[in-house]
Amino acid sequence: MNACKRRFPGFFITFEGPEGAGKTTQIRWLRDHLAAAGKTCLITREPGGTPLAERLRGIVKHLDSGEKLQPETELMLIAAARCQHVHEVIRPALLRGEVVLCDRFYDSTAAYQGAGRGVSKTLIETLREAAVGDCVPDLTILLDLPPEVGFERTRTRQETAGRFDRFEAEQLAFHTRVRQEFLTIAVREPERVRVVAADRTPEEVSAAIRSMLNDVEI
Ligand code: T5A
Repeated sequence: MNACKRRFPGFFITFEGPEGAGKTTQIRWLRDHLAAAGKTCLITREPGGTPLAERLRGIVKHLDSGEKLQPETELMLIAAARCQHVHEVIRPALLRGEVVLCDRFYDSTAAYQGAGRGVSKTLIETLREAAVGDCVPDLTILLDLPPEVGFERTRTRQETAGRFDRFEAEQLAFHTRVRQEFLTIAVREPERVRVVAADRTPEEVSAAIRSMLNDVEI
């Protein structure tokens, strides 16, 4: 299997998928696996990854002012966070030769703001180019599972927090469109995006990821 052509000394891997797919869990395990093989890894996430981007994440996930966040406003806040994140964190790490493991990236924008909220694809693409430039993932691991299964996994956390974030609060139809868009991207870009079935134990998912990476030169 060949990942996309390498653009930097480092290697850029993004994890995508519906809520509760296990991205955070698998990123940590993959970091441990790669570190044992001598790689220097950086774990980061979106929206977020810098102090400013983390503040924007807080607004996007929980708008406590009571006003309705317009879909285009949501998109632009996420794009602003991404621009900061790419320039301050991701690009420098790739230039240093590190493996960057990012929990969500621009495919989430196509899925959530595009398919989920119905924001114009042209606007999404324009902002993607402005924020990302040449910082395109070398490989994207799409952890796929039905949204109902992901909800069940994260329910305890939501009950403990006593509230849902703005995305968790969306209906099943929204999350079904999100999942479908991820799968559509994977079909469109098979060289970059690899689908891993996430509806099985964390150990099985991890083994599938490591096996899939066997012939990728990281
Ligand atoms: N967003 C983000 C956009 O709308 N547009 C964008 O452009 C971007 C970048 C981020 C939100 O922002 C939105 C999408 C998101 O809604 P978030 O809290 O980071 O918010 O949401 P998620 O990324 O979905 O994070 P989650 O924590 O909900 O899901 P993960 O990271 O996929 O799952 P994880 O590893 O935390 O696991 C969740 C629970 O399941 C268990 C874990 O122990 C944990 O309790 N678990 C499993 N249980 C059974 N079997 C397995 N295989 C399991 N793997 C993990």
